[in-house]
Amino acid sequence: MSFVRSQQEGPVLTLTLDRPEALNALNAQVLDDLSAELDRVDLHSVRCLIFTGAGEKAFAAGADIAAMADMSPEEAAAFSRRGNQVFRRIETFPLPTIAAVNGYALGGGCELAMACDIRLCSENALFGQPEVTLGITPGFGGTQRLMRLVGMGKAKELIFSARNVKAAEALQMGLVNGVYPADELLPAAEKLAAKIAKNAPVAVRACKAAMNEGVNLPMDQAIDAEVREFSACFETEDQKRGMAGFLNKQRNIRFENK
Ligand code: DAK
Repeated sequence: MSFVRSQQEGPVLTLTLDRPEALNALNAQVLDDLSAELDRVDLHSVRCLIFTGAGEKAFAAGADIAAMADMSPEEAAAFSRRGNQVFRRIETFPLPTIAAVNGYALGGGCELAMACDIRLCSENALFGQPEVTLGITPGFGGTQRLMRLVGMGKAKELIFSARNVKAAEALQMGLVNGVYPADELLPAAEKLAAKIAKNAPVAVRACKAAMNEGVNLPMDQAIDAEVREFSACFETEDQKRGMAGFLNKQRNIRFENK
C-alpha cells in the first residue's frame, strides 16, 4: 500500500500524500513512496505536477514525530538525508511543481511546500517550523529555503520562535502566491497548472533550470545560465513554430511535448 496517490488529468499530474489519519506526517515510507512516484512520472505526457494532502485538515503536519522520537544521531542523519534528497529532487525536477497546501504545513510539511516552485493555499492553511519546540532543527531544508523565500530576518524570527503563520500572513510575506476557499484550492491549482502546461514545454523547463541555477550564483554567472538555456531553445521545434505563429498572426499554438 502506498502513502502517495497519483492521478493524471491530461498534462497535469497530482500527487496526494495519503496518510490522513496521521495528518499526512512524513515517515520513511511516505518519502520512499514520493520518490517512487517521481520515478514514474512520464516526462513526455506530463507538463506540471501538483502536490497536495488527503483529508481536509493537513497538507502535511511534519516529519513523523513518533518515528523520529527514538532515533540515534546516525539514524537521524540518514532520515534527514533521505528527506533532503527527495525534496531536492522535487525542487530540481525538470517540470514545474505547485504545492496546493490544504491545511497544516508544519515542519517537514512546510519544507515540502517550499521545495515546490509555486505555493497556493486554502484559507485554513497554517505554516510553521515548530522544530525547536521538539528540541531539533528543521531537517528537510527549512533553515535554507525559508530565508530564500521570505528573507533572513523573517525566517529567523519564524524558526527561532516556532510561531505559526496563517494563510493571510503567508501571502503577505510571499510564502504563498494565492489563498483560496478550501473547495476552490485544487481547481485553482489545476487551472494554473493547465495554463503552464499550454506553454512550450522545453522553454518552461529551461526557465526553471535557469532560475534554479541562477538564484545561488553571482549575476554574471547567472546570466550565463540564462544565455545557455535561451540559446538551447533555438534548437527546438517549439521556438520555430512559436515565432512563426506570431509572425503569421496565428495565436494559441499547440506545443507538442518533446
Ligand atoms: N508526526 C506524527 N504524527 C502526527 C504528526 C506528526 N508530525 N502530526 C500529527 N500527528 C498525528 C497525531 O499524533 C494524531 O494521531 P493519533 O493520536 O490520532 O494516533 C493524529 O495525527 C491527529 O493529530 P492531532 O490529534 O494532534 O490533531 P489536532 O487537530 O488536535 O492537532 C496539529 C493538529 C497539527 C496542531 C498537531 O497534530 C501537531 O501539533 N502536530 C505536530 C506538528 C509538528 O510539530 N510538526 C513538525 C514535526 S517536526 C530532521 C528531519 C526532519 C525534521 C527535522 C529534523 N533530521 C533527521 C535532522 C523535520 C521535523 C518536523 O517536521
